[in-house]
Amino acid sequence: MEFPAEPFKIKVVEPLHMSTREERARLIQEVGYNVFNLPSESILIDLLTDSGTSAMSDNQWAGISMGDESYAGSRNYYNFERTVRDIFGFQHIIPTHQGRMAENLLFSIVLKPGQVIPNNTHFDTTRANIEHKGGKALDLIIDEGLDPNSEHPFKGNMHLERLKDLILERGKEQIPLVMITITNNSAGGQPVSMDNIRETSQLCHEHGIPLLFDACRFAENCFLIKEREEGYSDKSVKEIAAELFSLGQGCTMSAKKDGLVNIGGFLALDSDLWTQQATNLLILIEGFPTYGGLAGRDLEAMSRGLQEVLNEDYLRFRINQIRYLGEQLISEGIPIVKPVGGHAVYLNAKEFLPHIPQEQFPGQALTVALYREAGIRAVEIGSLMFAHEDEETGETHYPELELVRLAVPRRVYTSMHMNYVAKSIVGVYRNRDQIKGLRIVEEPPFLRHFSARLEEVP
Ligand code: P61
Repeated sequence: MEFPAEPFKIKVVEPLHMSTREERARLIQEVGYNVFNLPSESILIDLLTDSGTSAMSDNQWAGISMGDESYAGSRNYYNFERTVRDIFGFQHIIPTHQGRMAENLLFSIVLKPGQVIPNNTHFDTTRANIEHKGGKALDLIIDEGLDPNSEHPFKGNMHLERLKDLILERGKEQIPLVMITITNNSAGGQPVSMDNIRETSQLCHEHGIPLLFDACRFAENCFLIKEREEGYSDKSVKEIAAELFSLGQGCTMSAKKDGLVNIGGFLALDSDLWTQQATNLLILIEGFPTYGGLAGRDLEAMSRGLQEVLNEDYLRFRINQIRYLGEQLISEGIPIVKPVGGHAVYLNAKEFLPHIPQEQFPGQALTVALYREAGIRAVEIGSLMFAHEDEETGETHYPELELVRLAVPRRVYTSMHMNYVAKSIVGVYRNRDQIKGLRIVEEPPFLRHFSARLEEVP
């Protein structure tokens, strides 16, 4: 196993707050067994998300002090535009304050009620934005992508036959665009191969349907292509990204991931018409086109972050740090999604806690145990997030996978922190039969995982 040494020195530190098991046990009960309700200061290692949690570099902080806060035509916008064009290659770049606003703009202009948007797997904000406009969000991932034990190197790939069938059945009129999410966050942070993207692109092209990317974690996906796909080991990640984006007509981006910033995003498009429509809407709900809901300084940090994320020493460390954590768990027999993906390790809660049935939220129960025993905050990606009632039969549909995601913030934690996380999980695993299931006592009408309150089933 490669021991990943951090390719950076630490110049500013943020103290972590220590707590006792008793304090955490009391607190988690008080907040209804939902880690979203915990104050961050009660957490030792926060692996809730890799989104907006990156440490910025000295170069980015220097950029922050170069903010041009002019209402229109800020120099930081032009720097940002130049960077995005250089890496992504699309014609028009519309800044937004984060990824879901790019999704909202896109689907507001392209989608009519009843239309379908296929994706390898939609992220929840993408799905919610599509459904909010009356569209249908379809997940067409390959079968291996749903098997936590499959070692397929590109488990994020699109299922081409199913996509083809869908296009033949619904036609271009019912499918305004096809999306590919790189890497595929909702199904384990797994990469998509260039080959699969090229074939998807050809299929879309034959039928006159645009292909767009959800590019949040594009650099991690491109690094994994370099590592795993034949013919790419000698190419730079930047060259791989250029090839990948040349196969589509635009992207949505949450720069809170591979933009290495705490806030920011964009919509990039080749289409003049879509850009004009999206820009009109942007002005109404987000801001003027040269700032798009951000300060000039944020655009500068994003421009610099997007350049830094392509540094291959950084990417090698990043991918190996996640793998290092994953491999420690595998060597202890802990069930995780394999192979380890780009930004997170996903525990397989169904296998971790076989004594807890799905209706008692094994993923959430494991999330609670990790916090209580070790002060680690993870996130459930299972029944609490996705189980839903069938509108016609009233029956509850449970998701296939019951996962707990340990998402690692970029440049924030050291490999020693990863050792602590691995050791703590092994400890929880040894005492797993003491972990209790949960039931909901209060839930909101949608996106319930954020605010539901639960209690332990005795
Ligand atoms: C995350 F529980 N991801 O993974 P925004 N596409 C993709 C994402 O991963 C993504 C967005 C679009 C988050 C944050 C998060 O219910 C949740 O900049 C592939 O957050 O708007 C975000 O980008 C949206 C976690 C968001 C959640 C919503 O942790």
